[in-house]
Amino acid sequence: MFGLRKTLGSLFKSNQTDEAWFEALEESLILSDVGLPTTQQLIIKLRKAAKSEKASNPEALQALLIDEVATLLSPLEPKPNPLYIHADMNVPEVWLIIGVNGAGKTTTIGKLCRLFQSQGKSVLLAAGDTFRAAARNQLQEWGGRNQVDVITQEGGDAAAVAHDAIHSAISRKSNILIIDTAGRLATQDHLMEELKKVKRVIGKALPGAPHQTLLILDGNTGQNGLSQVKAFHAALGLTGLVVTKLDGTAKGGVICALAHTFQNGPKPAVLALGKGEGIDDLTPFTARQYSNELFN
Ligand SMILES: Nc1nc2c(ncn2[C@@H]2O[C@H](COP(=O)(O)OP(=O)(O)O)[C@@H](O)[C@H]2O)c(=O)[nH]1
Ligand SMILES: [Mg+2]
Repeated sequence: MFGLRKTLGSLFKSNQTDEAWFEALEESLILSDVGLPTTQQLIIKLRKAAKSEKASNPEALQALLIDEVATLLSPLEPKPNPLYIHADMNVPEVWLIIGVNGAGKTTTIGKLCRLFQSQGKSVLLAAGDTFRAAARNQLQEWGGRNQVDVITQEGGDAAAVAHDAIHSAISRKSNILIIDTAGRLATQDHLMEELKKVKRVIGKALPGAPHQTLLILDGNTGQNGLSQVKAFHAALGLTGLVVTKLDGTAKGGVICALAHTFQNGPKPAVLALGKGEGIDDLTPFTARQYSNELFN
């Protein structure tokens, strides 16, 4: 699945682990978006573990590396995962979906909608991407596939749509409201201000909301993804991430870099991984499984 696997496959099949082997490992981790500081820390730990466990064959080191990365990623794993636990079903749970253009926001909303419905929850969608008519239509298509209603407005702004949608969700007694937004870069100040306003309006319409502020991150954006998460988190206080497009050429290491960057202090959890364009192509994130997939 991941690009990393191809490079590492031969490393873990070689018959010795000398200095050149460690260097080759270091290089493939860096090439897989794990990032330099994270890679160096992993390599140091791996060398230590190899020494203390007296492990030298590639399979033993592979197992140690999988353990190490699982430990590194573990703080990003939500326990429990809010995809499956919904605290209070008497008021709508509001999920605000944000991120750059083309990251997979609208697609992920379609997948989330399906997942929540499969848990017997009633879902309402809100077309907060008011910049393009095509964006509204795209969300309506996902609504149609899931047979759920989509709250839209002609010419309204995102805050107005969100406000309207919350009142609809309350009066319909919907369990979950998912609000789509237009893509933006964290460097576009006025657009970030708009998102802050959307968040404020949501909180006024329903105290405690949004319950989730999710950044959708394209798994192919590499080290740039790291800056995206930092900037969106600083501006909006993310509760979680969904990392998409991990079915393609993504190298997948960016999640390791995230874990390293956020090792101290509050951090968004990785709720799920997008692994395709289809409605069911969403997998909950667990550290151990992800580490296994990276190195197996
Ligand atoms: N391969 C793959 N494609 C995805 C995934 N998620 C979204 N896409 C595709 O990425 C493109 C942009 O997705 P979209 O949801 O419109 O992004 P948005 O601009 O953030 O709303 C579309 O062609 C989607 O089908 C994924 O997990 N894997
Ligand atoms: Mg969209």
